[in-house]
Amino acid sequence: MTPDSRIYVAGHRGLVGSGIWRELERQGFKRLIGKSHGELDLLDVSAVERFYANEKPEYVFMAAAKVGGISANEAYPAEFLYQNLQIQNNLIHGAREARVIKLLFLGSSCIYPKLAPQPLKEDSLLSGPLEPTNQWYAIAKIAGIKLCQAYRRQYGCDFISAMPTNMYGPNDNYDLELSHVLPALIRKFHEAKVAHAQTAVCWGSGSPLREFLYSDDLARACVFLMQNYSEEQFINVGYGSDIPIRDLARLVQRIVGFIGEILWDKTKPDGTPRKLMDSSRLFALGWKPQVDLETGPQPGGQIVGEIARKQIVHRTDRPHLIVAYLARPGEIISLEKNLADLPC
Ligand code: GFB
Repeated sequence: MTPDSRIYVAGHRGLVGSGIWRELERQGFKRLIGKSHGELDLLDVSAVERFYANEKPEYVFMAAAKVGGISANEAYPAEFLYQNLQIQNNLIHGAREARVIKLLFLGSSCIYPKLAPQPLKEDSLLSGPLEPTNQWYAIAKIAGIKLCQAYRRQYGCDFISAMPTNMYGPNDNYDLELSHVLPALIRKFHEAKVAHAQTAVCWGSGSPLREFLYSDDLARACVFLMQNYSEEQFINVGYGSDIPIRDLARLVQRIVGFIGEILWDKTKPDGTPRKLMDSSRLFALGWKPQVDLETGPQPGGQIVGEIARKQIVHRTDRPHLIVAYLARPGEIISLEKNLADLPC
């Protein structure tokens, strides 16, 4: 990529895509292309073909997907399977037709079998049954990996795939039913604190382990891979260590300053017991994460701490809005989420 390359970031307003967009801007890439859902419906094959013909992107970062936490995955299996297959088929096939120079497809750590050996190595793919809660999403993402590999083998397309672990950062989803665990805990504890509640309810047993990667770190990895990696083999992108959900809950509780009791709702699913990535393949290429969940080497690493100290998640006087202020390296940003606009 050169500073004048035409670079399309699909999903540029989301958690992952907005991070990639910021990183590309930071590195001086000037001709970035982003389309809102209203401007381009990625489910519409003709619209995607027209987009490619008109905009002629040379590089494509595929951060557009139907995503959500454990509950959303269970509640909307049809959308998670159909929409993700459709989006990636349209973008990957369209990229070949439009002679895109290089494309990066993003998957997820849930592609691996539920009980695969830990840490998860790339060659564990398709070695056992999937975790039932997110099998629909996983099947779509596995199909995306295979499609990139097939287009590379048959047509020589330089399409690569990266599998990120659980992500957090600016532009996350704070809807309590649909979100991933970290934004859900931040919001739950903050609201419990503000309401002087005695208890806050978390889901499952608290015993599963999860690995968390800050979105700016993933963004650096994506740009790095686009510039330095051209293999058929997809590649893991993780932080390198994980934390039990129970400890994560205590961490967020402590930082937010909620002094009540945590109750565990065991009617809610635990999901996979553990999914720590083995990211040694990527680390060996020279990329390393920079942002730590709690303390971190940079101010952005203190995302959870900043949230607590600045009381940064709160409801406005407009009940449909939640305002989330999230730290990122060197600054605090604020963003408004209209709950009615969230996925599903
Ligand atoms: O982040 P999460 O929704 O998804 O849940 P997965 C992680 C763990 O946190 C589960 C527990 O064990 C949840 O039961 N948990 C505790 C909570 N309290 C809460 C809460 O209030 N909200 C939520 N959401 N969880 C996702 C997949 O799996 O991982 C996606 O479903 C994707 O497809 C993503 O792959 C990376 O980590 O279990």
